Amino acid sequence: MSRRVLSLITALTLSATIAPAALATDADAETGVTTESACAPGRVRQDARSLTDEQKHAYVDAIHQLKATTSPWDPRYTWYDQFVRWHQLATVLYLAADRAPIAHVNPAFLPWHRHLLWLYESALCELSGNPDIALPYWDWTDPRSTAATFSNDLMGPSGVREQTYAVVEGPFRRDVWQLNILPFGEMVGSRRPEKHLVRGLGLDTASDYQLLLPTIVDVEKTLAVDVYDRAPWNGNSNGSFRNTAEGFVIDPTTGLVDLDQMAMHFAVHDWVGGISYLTTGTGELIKHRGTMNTPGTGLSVNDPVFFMHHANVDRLWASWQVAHPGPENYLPQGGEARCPYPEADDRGPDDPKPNISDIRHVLTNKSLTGDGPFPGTRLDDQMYPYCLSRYEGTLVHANMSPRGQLDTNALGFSYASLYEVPEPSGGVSFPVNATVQK
Ligand SMILES: [Cu+2]
Repeated sequence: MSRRVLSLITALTLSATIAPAALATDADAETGVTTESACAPGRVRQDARSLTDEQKHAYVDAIHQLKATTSPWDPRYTWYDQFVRWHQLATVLYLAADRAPIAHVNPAFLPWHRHLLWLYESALCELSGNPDIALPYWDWTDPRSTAATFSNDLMGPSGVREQTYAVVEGPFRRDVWQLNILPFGEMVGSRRPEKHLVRGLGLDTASDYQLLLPTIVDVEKTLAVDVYDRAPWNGNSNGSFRNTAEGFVIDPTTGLVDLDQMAMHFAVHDWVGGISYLTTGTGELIKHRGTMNTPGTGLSVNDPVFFMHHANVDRLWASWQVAHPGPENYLPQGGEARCPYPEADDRGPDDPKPNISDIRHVLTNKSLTGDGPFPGTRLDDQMYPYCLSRYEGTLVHANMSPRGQLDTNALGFSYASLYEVPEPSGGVSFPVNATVQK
């Protein structure tokens, strides 16, 4: 029985609402690319383990500022929570409504998240007044990077077993970091989560497979997949760099996705959040998942380590792009300049309330086997919710097609180092995942 589905998936207001960053976005006529981020162009995103103490403090302080400031885009949310909300909308709405995958399980997975990170980075620079902030990345293949990421001067440690894995130390401990955007109703296979961070690094007592971080071998096998994506443009895409990096494992006997395993990007979400059994007050045994491992809710963004994880996912893509540059290597090609979904979706923190009680049914029948390409995922499509007209003329609207996200230098950043793309070995081996087992 497959229990594993997608991990895909108040505020103290210290200052008045701040005007959206760089309202004038000078789009380059030729590429459509704008570099009007509040961060300095030419910035270099560094490995967590290479940051100076000063850089760590600046990064952590800026995140707290973001959490204490009202979103310039919507007064109902803090600026930090705005990012949680966008990701939640992009994840939950398609599960609830009759629409296609938006931010996950489709070719736009990588450009959609690159844009989210770019907006987040710009917000940190703007709010802190420090244009030199660049997102640090957590290279999960390197134990030194993992140690630096979960140190007390960056993201803080794992949760404490005696307190059901609440994070009680570090800059995002329970008494200073509150989760405001919570799931609609019950989470799948879990209980309604706490309003603080829950982490069980590598904790897998209730998992169907061993939770391990991807290794450099996994990374190399992923980079060896030399086609960006292919039909049916979803979780079943076999021989797709995007699908492999996202972390779906194709069962070689059926040629279809094996929902009992997760690798790469998804496995990292699972590893950070962890999963264990918890006995409730009534003596019921339930599964308890950490914040980063909250299937189908889109709420992993509540843990700030989300951004350091996704910076490394983005770095993986940037590494692949060295060998496969330019728009011709993004698939599918084509697209149309219109926003695929309407304005009215964001009706507030508690609405809509999709019924996701049988998420596996939904995934099986729609997102994983429904044939793409879906709206908002082709090279020149507009990505939701960035394309909503309320964001016109702002950074959110900038570069909102996959094409606009392809050139990191044009977007103003690069990575201190990239993974090396291995020589083609004549044939791609699947499943990619060398380390994660059932
Ligand atoms: Cu995501």
